[in-house]
Amino acid sequence: MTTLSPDILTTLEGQGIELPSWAFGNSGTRFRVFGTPGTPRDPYEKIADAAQVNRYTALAPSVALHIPWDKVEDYADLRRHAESLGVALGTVNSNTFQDEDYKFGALTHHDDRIRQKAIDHHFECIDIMHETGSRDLKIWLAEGSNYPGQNDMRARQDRLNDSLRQIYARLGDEQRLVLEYKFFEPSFYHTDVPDWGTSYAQVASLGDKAMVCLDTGHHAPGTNIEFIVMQLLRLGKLGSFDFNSRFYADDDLIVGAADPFQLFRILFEVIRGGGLNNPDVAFMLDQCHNIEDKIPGQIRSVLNVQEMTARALLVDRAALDAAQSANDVLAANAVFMDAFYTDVRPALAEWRLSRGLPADPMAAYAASGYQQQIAADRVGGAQAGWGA
Ligand code: LRH
Ligand code: MN
Ligand code: MN
Repeated sequence: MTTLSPDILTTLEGQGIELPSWAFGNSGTRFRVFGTPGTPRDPYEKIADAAQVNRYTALAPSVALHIPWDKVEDYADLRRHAESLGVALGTVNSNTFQDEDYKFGALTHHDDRIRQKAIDHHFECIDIMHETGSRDLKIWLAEGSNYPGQNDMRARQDRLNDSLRQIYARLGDEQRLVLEYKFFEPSFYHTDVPDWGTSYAQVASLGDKAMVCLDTGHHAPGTNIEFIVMQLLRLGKLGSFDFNSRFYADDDLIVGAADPFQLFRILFEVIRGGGLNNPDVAFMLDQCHNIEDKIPGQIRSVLNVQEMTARALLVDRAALDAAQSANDVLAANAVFMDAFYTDVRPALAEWRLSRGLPADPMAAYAASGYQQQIAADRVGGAQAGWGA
């Protein structure tokens, strides 16, 4: 059995992956949203479910909120609820993609009234962050156009910058803004923040508290995402990850499911660039579980990240450096692949046991009866879903 060194285990112990509250609600495609028995009916129940993931893995110490999906009367109370279950409230995500007013733009809109409304929504998110104790405001914008000539792309960039400056100016000293990019959808011709370069240009003009968020599902097929990770770390502007998997577009499947090797390559660059267990780089999931149970889906996800992190930590960096310096292409590649092909699962299971955790968190959760309990308890009332 492969053993993991004390150094590697200490590094793994410091790993924390934030869960998205919306992963626990129902979701689907534009064709159908399937309900799941036991789906949370409100943000309190979403957080209770997220706490289960942490309970069996010790890998998920915080939960991200999406506003207004997670709107509550009293955020301090929600925070107490989370803390009583052993988790913290994390990133607050703004939402300017479901309001009729934002059909033609929000932070980029040419109508000052609508643009101000979108800015005010972000001010509200910052107020919430003060109550929840959150550090990061995550902004993803659905804005753009569908047809060439539809919009003045340049003017929209200028208005976006002005809007972001106003939002940035509202941040507290300990708070940050992370700007997420996505190459297309829902806009199909142009998107106002389509790539890391645009996000970088926008946040670089704001200041040190503004960073880029990299969602792994938001790139064109074949994109070398680990190169982008390397570059953003090199520039000191990688603020956070939204992890998920894609086969085709923004599929939001379980991280590491579609392409574990890509996840390994990304995590290798994170380690290489000093981004692992670095408080400046937040690890988050951004996933939806349309057909599988949501809590085990999230447990599988954080375990996938842990497993590929362990493999990436196994890369023999000295041997890799030597092979690279000697231009020994095949030896360098072999060092890399040896680590990737190492099965670390038995060693991780043994280590979990030594820390009082279940060797197999998926099995322990299945045996706990929680899934059956919530299915029985949460009948009646509307299930929370994407948009509720
Ligand atoms: C957009 C996105 C963004 C949203 C989330 C629900 O595709 O990745 O992060 O907030 O999905
Ligand atoms: Mn995302
Ligand atoms: Mn997405």
